[in-house]
Amino acid sequence: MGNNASAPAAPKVLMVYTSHSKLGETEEKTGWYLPEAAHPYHEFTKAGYTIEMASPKGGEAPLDESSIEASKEDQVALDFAEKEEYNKLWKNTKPLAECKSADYAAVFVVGGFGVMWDLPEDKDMIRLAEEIYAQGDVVSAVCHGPAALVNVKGPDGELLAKGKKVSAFTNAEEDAVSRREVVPWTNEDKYTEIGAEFVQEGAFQTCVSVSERLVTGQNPPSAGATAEAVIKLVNLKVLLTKPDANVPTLYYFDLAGRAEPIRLALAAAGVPFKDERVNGEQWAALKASGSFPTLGGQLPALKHKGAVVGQSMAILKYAGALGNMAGASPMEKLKVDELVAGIEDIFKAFIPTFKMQGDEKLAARKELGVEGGALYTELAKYEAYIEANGKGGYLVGSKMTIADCALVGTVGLISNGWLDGIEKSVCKPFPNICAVVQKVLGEPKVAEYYKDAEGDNTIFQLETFKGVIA
Ligand SMILES: N[C@@H](CCC(=O)N[C@@H](CS)C(=O)NCC(=O)O)C(=O)O
Repeated sequence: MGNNASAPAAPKVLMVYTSHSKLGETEEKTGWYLPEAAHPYHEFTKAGYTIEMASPKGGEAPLDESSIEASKEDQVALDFAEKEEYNKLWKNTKPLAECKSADYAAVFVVGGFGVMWDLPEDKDMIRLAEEIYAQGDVVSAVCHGPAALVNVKGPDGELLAKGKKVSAFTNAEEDAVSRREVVPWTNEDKYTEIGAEFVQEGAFQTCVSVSERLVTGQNPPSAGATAEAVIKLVNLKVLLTKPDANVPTLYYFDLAGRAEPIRLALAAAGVPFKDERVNGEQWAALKASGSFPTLGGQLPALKHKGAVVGQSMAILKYAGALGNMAGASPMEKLKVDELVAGIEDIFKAFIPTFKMQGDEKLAARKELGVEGGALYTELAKYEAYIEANGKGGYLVGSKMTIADCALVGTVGLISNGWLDGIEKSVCKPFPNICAVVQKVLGEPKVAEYYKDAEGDNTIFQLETFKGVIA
């Protein structure tokens, strides 16, 4: 799929190291901490990214010798220290002053005690982090690396970390290695003081915080996971901004929700599409980045031919046009659109229950599905419509249309158990609806599409669904 000739350049990450090698007032040496560069480097290159390495002074970034000793069981780290293909990179870092923010999709600050004495006050470090964040890209750091970001401001002029979640080497971890009195200040104290939400796990447990496009990790074991979180955000941004690949890309959460009828229609029509499922953090970051310009600013959204368009029903109709499933004549199209629009009334029946909690919610949902309840009433309308019109086994005409997809996708959503409190048997009183569902699920392309569906309630599972209507 797609055309490699127009593929955009791989995202570039700027890995920043300390240039400082003296451990405070002690006679000990320090520098950057081996696995905190080795593992992120490994993750970024595995993801196909290119890397540039920089430090305040340029040239060789001082490696904390003790971190080699501490990594003797860690081959990725040892290779990064010993093999020339890697160590030539950190022995020849570029001076930060020569780096241009526009070149990078992310900046990642490697930890190590040395960071505490140079990067927090480094003007170029601050400039690059501020510009990279402001251009909609990712700012990240691990362990003592986040110290480099304490003076960085967001586009609103406030400190970037204020009000955001941050993880970094904790006070308990400083104590565990007897460094609390050696460092000029601790990350936990400073971030708490500037109004960040300092998020931590127990000492030396993995912990990563993603807060909009600020990604921070607690300690050496968190280094790889921090890079993975950066990659997720960068990939999403790349997907949104890369030139049209001529394949419709559907963005939605990892749920059936308002997207399942669209997925079903594209799958049934055999139209290739990309099914991008975003999580809550990614969606917050996308919204904040301003790179998601739909009318309603919500999901689902479809990107195709350079445009990003929202509203599930509109996207479903577009899928119908692409897949020749919108109705065969103007009158059929009108009927199809009427049935598609009616789905909103099914949503209206259960959406108020999202605001409810506990028993109140369960009772309200149960009520929806019994005779006279709002959901029952809306389903009964489709039941009667099929009784009067659905002679071909489908809602309109003799061929599957997006009206069938809208109904089947929505029936799947309300009866697959995701909406706790709504009985899985909610559609059983409606044999005509069940027959349409059976017919649609029997379509070879639909059966193929759902055959490997996995995940408990998160996606529309064929077997579960068949059980529901059986
Ligand atoms: N009328 C819109 C409603 C879309 C909508 O409610 N989207 C929800 C998820 S189903 C959403 O994006 N929520 C997150 C947000 O508003 O930021 C449609 O049919 O697409």
